Amino acid sequence: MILPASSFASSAVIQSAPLRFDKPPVSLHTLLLNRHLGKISKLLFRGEILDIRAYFLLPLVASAVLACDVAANAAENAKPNVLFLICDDLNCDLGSYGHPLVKSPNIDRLAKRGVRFTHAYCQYPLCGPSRASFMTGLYPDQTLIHNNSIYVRECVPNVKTLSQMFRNEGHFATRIGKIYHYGVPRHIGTAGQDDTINPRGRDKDEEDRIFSLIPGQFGGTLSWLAAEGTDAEQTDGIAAANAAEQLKSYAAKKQQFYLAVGLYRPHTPYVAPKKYFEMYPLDKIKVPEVPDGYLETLPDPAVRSIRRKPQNSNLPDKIARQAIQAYYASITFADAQVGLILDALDEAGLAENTIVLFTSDHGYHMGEHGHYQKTTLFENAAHVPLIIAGPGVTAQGASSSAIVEMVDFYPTLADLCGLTPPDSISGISQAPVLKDPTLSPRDSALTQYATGYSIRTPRYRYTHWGEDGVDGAELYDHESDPEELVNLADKPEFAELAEQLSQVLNMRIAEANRKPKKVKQIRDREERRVPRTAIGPR
Ligand SMILES: [Ca+2]
Repeated sequence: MILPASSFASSAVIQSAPLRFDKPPVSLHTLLLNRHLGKISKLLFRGEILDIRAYFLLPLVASAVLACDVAANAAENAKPNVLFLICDDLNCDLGSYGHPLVKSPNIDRLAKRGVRFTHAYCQYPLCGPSRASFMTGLYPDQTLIHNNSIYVRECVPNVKTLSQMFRNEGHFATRIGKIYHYGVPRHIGTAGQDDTINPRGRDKDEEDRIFSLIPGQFGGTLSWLAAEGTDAEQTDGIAAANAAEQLKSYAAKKQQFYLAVGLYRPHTPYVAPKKYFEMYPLDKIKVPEVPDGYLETLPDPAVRSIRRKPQNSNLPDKIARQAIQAYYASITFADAQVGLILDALDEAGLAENTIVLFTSDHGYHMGEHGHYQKTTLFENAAHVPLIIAGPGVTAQGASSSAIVEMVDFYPTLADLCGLTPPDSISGISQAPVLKDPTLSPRDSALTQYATGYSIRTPRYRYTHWGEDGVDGAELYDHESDPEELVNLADKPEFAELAEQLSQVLNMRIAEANRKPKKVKQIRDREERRVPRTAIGPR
């Protein structure tokens, strides 16, 4: 199978390495042969093949590989497709995650034919750093991206991204909506560093109707609109229709694909057709409460993280209920768009040979700890939904409490599709868990924000702020305190446990700072290179 030259131009995976139009496309046969020879050489050099006579077998192996070329080509065509679905700013307030109010029938039906992970965590609770991290399989201290509005290639120019791996292996790669960071709503409808499908709907055209706690500001401020009109007129409705068209076209062309669809909701402004608001009567909504004197139990940097936006603090009860209603409405609207895409996958006859991964870029607070939105090191901001379905997922309908990091997406998808990810990546494949959900390849998940780092183990969360915890620590026991409201870090009876977890955290931080193999890192760049006209402040 040869990649047509036109596919390079039209697939245009964002932030891939510069495209080489001057080189002929590489045959997958050649790639396959190189891969086999590369693996054998690697084994030899690692000493895993001890007999030097193995060297002389290389030409024979090469011939055998070439002799199997036709069969291999057929196998390439049979490799699974990938449908990567991601919502923006979605926490685990979903029916399948046990939320008592939120309706998410489509995400729930995906869970029934896949594995639902109950302990999946982002590496950084902010759009840009999180997205750069999982798309490269590197920790934020490796991508060097800790803020929004930085392109991946500014910091790690030669990194091989997830979508780039699939494209190099013969998948037709397409991006619809927000995959890497996008200013929302400012940059809805605009291109990033690529030119694929940039939907724009009436939510963008009707910004003057949106209520905001700070009039005129929508992205970083609580803001919402119960919109007139249909789902199909909204940006995400258009994205879902685009995705359905793409899937139809792949099926017609028998094209192997990697399709990434990034929905903008439930990110602020919470805009959804008003029927979704009507599903959540204000009197049914529960506003989270925090105990008196709560802030005094936290280190200062943790307090700053939940008091960063004064306009979002101490909301009057009515406003809090309206904000939560609008967030839930946006989730159910986004869920309906996920449903359209899943229906299209079924109708195109592609469901059986397509891996579907559904997730969000980080968690989200809706009043927990007295905070709204993201950028904290609490469970609310770190915890993401994750469902994986499709070929290779035999534990259908199961849930797994395996600890997962978003950097694991890269090697997991590679594993499920029989591809070899680059040596640079830091993630661990979770593919075995999709067959046996009792397995747990990791012991802890690492999340960082500002000067803080946090680990989540199956039972505890331990966080420290500043170099080696100089600015304070937090310890929470999820068995007795799932809301993380009782900080045990300074209690003498937990000193030994805190010390053990501190050692694990320090080890994890050191690993997350390891230089990725063969990846150039640019540290001495200016604070922001992306022109403000191209990418805004959020
Ligand atoms: Ca986000």
